[in-house]
Amino acid sequence: MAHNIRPGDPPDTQPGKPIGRRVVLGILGLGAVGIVTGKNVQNGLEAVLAPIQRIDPTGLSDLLPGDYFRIYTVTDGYPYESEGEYKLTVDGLVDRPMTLSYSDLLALPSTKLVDDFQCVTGWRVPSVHWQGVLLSTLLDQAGVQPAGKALHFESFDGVYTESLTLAEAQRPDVIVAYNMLGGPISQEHGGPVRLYVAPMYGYKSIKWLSRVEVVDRVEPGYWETEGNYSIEAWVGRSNGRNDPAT
Ligand SMILES: Nc1nc2c(c(=O)[nH]1)N[C@H]1C(S)=C(S)[C@@H](COP(=O)(O)O)O[C@H]1N2
Ligand SMILES: [Mo]
Repeated sequence: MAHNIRPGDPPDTQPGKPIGRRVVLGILGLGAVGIVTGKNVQNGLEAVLAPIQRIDPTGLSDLLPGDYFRIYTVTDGYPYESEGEYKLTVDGLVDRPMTLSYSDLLALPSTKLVDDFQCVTGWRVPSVHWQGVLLSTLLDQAGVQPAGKALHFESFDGVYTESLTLAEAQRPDVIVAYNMLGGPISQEHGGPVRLYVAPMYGYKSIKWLSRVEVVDRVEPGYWETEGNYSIEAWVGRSNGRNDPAT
């Protein structure tokens, strides 16, 4: 099915193949070629990629320049809920369905994480600070039933969805986040509450999180159906990548 790029989509959210080297070359342009003076121009590809690899501690070589967030939305804007009106529903195959307010979340034990944020289209922000509640804490409180094997996440933008297996969701680096970059999550970054799945590409970290539903099997999320992104989104080990361990 053809994907319609919506008005809110930044140009590099177009789904499909991971960004190719030719695109990287185009983005870097002549400025980067200037960095590699002395190298054989016929070796242009390696020569231009070399400086990127040198500044990239993980050895990934297809990164877009600039370690800043691109703000993504698949609707024509950023939905808004104040901290006072925000509600998170945890339901589905659980013994105790719950609705939590923002202050309910803040009252629970909090976890801090510092990790890179990496979008599958090629940009990465190093060492982002996050704070929130372990998703596993909420799942324990709700009581996942034996038939519950996966999670289906919804956003109050009304369109974006995501998924995790139950085992992924119970990891200690998966949080329902209310702080990011040293303060409350801004509206455009998905505040007041978004998911943060540290070991996976950014598309798993659903913004404006409104519902966590326990289901009996993985239901592919928005980009997994609209953009053919991998359902398992491990950074460096999905979406056609199999990077050497670092
Ligand atoms: N609701 C919603 N969540 C979303 C997205 C989106 O478009 N809508 N984009 C995803 C993708 S592909 C990435 S890389 C990150 C981007 O987060 P940012 O907009 O805070 O930079 O959000 C993810 N979560
Ligand atoms: Mo992304």
